[in-house]
Amino acid sequence: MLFRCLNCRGKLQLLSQCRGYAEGIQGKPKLEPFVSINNVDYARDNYTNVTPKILSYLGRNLHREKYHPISFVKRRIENYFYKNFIGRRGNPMFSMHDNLNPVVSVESNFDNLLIPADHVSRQKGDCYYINKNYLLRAHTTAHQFDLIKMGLDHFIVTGDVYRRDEIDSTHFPVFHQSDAVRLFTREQLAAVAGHEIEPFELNGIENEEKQAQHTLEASKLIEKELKSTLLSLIFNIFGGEMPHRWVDVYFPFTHPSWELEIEHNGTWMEVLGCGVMRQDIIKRAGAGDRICWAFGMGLERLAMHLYKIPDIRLFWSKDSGFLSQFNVDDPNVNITYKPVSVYPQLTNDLSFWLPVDREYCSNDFYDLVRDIGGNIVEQINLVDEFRHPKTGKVSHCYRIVYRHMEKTLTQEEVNEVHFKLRQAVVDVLNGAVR
Ligand code: FA5
Ligand code: MG
Repeated sequence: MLFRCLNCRGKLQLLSQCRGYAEGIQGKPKLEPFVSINNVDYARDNYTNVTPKILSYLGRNLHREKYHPISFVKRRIENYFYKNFIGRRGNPMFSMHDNLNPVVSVESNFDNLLIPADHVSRQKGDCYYINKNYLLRAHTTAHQFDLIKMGLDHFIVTGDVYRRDEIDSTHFPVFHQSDAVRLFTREQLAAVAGHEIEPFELNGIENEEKQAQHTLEASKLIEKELKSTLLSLIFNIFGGEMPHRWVDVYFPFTHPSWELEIEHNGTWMEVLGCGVMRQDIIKRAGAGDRICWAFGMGLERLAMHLYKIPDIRLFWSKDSGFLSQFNVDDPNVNITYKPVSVYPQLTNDLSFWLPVDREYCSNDFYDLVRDIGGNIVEQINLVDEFRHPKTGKVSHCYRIVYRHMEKTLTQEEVNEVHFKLRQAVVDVLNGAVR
């Protein structure tokens, strides 16, 4: 992790490069006691794991850039809803929200969505916490409860989301999602069904097809309406039907729940999650007399398929070779990305003994590699794990693939990064390089 040495009052830098630390004059450097985001200071605590590298993505707002594939996909989604969901007075039914603060409370991201206290998705290893009360939103679903509580019943939220995830061509720690919510009154449900229909039942039981509070008929109708809306949206974005499949899944905030997968480069790629929203959430948000569907989709994955963009890192490129290909006013124009050229990969391995005096997970190493290597890191794989039979110490060997998106990397450039990385494993993670 990069840090600012309080003793030196220096710039953000690696521990190994801090003069005060290296000379041993000032003792161990301390971290700033606050993380400052958009002029708000958040007190650090033992949850803080957000890194300066990750914070540097805040404010890039690719989804609001005029000429960018991510904003094109966002506009295709919004236009679909503007065109196909029109109120009685000719007004658009769905309101659009793409400028909500990515810093959210733990209640918004988890508690309000009934995500249990011990759920894996809350772990420090999976999220970027600012402190124990705030984090960078891990999904745009974090805003659903508050917006329903404000009285909205048809809305779409688009924004940047942050996860400590693996590194490969379809995963990146910062990506974009569009979440939608549609609440139905009794009248709206009847209008969709074509006849009166009872949404709720007392003393019902939950099964695979419905929640306890819902009638089977209402749950099935919402499922049908949700799935047909989504398929119609996806076919509209891609300009026609395409191979797809629905997969039954579990989300704490919806039941039943599904993911939609589309065929991408010969394999199935998941593009969205959705379901019938938990009635307890809607009730707590003050709209318990409605029944509701919700979905959340990843914009990068859709854009990769749509424009044949081979690697998720390209979206962050500031290179005109990439951006100029999307310099069109109409987001519906067909564009096929032409690789500027493909530059060779360079691979280096790094093995080290894990620290014994603190918790460690591979995501800690991935963050360190991101901090130091930035976007020239294409992929990291844990290729070997070894436990010493006598000492019980564990070592990990990671294979790091480096590739620049816009130029050929030299072995010297990679060696320099790799050297800094070895140093940081010792200084920051307290690992012992083998
Ligand atoms: C969610 O985030 C749920 N909040 C979606 C949801 C909303 C379900 C409302 C029900 C109701 P999931 O973790 O599966 O679900 O992510 C949703 C989509 O985001 C994925 O299908 C994928 O398209 C995209 N996605 C997830 N992780 C990454 C990543 N690391 N990089 C790029 N895209 C990602
Ligand atoms: Mg998923």
